[in-house]
Amino acid sequence: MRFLENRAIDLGFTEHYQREAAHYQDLFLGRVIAQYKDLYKVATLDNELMAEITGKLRHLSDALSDYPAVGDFVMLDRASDQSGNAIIHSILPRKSVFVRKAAGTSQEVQIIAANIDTVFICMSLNQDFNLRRLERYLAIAWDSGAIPVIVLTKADLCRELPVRLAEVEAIAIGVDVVVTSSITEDGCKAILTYLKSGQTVAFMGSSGVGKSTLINRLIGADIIATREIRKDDKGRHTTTVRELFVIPSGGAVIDTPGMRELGIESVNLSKTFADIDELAAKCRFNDCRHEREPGCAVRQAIEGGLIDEERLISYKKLQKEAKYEGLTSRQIENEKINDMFAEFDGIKNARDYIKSRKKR
Ligand SMILES: Nc1nc2c(ncn2[C@@H]2O[C@H](COP(=O)(O)OP(=O)(O)OP(=O)(O)O)[C@@H](O)[C@H]2O)c(=O)[nH]1
Ligand SMILES: [Mg+2]
Repeated sequence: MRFLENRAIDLGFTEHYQREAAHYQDLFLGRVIAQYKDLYKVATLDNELMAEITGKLRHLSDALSDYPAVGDFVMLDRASDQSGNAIIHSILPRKSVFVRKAAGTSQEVQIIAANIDTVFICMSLNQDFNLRRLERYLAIAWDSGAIPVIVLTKADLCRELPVRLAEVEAIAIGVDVVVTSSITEDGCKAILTYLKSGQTVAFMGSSGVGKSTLINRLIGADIIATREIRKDDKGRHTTTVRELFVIPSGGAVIDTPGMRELGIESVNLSKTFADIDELAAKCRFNDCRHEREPGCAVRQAIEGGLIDEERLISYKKLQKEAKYEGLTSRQIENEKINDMFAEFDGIKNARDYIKSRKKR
């Protein structure tokens, strides 16, 4: 019984979800631990089984995000798959969800992981090191409803750790930063504090940063495939499916495939760029674009070396991306033109202005 209790807690079958599940007669609570196209591996209290969704759920599902994803709590028609795949009848409401724009679409979002408490944004201390990409991950992580933690991996390869750490801490507003190495003995200690029984942590980051290696260390066995990175420090996309694992010391983790691109989907950027927003509130003009405007507090901070110009550029780029999200190419075109003529308040005024100049 003790084992079942621990397993239930580690899988996240908290009282909240057990109460939710009690509303469904003759159905069994499960958690999606892996996804293979239309098939799902689901963990129940005392079993793991393969499952698929009902025709009705498929019929009701308009968007990708309506389908079960790794981390989802679902209601199944059976507790074992001895007599064939189980059927998923419902997905219980999600407490958090990490999404990104689905590749090749302008509208759809893809769920990377559901019901997570913490997002480990993994970045390795080699050529993969990229502060702008970190800002993008932070923006999406804050929006997911989970707590972001920055995990700098491969510390054993880095000769200027204090410099790198200072650069990351300068942009990690209100976010913990931990340093790990899967090579050294206590290299993983720092992340254990975030892995508590009943909590779920999702590992995100580019291919090759060492996500699967870290998880193998936490599990205490090489159960997940890992592969050497290329000469340019880029990964070889070894992990191809998202999978949830229970950690012997308590808690659950989700390993994810390295992300090639990370399109953002109308995220709220204010948490990630709180330092710039705070300064912008002090600008003389409240519609200051932080370019040549007099009394611009952001410009002053950049000239004073308090914030990096690159960070402002990155903020503006992400703002634009979030603004253009879901627009047709024609609409994006119009937006871009309006942006170009923003100081004239739109192209029509600009044309009138040019005409009036010509008349002089
Ligand atoms: N030097 C060093 N190498 C590491 C460390 N962690 C992982 N590696 C190596 O980095 C390579 C990639 O590791 P993976 O764990 O496969 O990386 P991943 O993030 O899971 O990559 P994808 O599955 O492709 O997304 C492997 O050869 C690991 O042995 C570390 O802390 N230090
Ligand atoms: Mg991997």
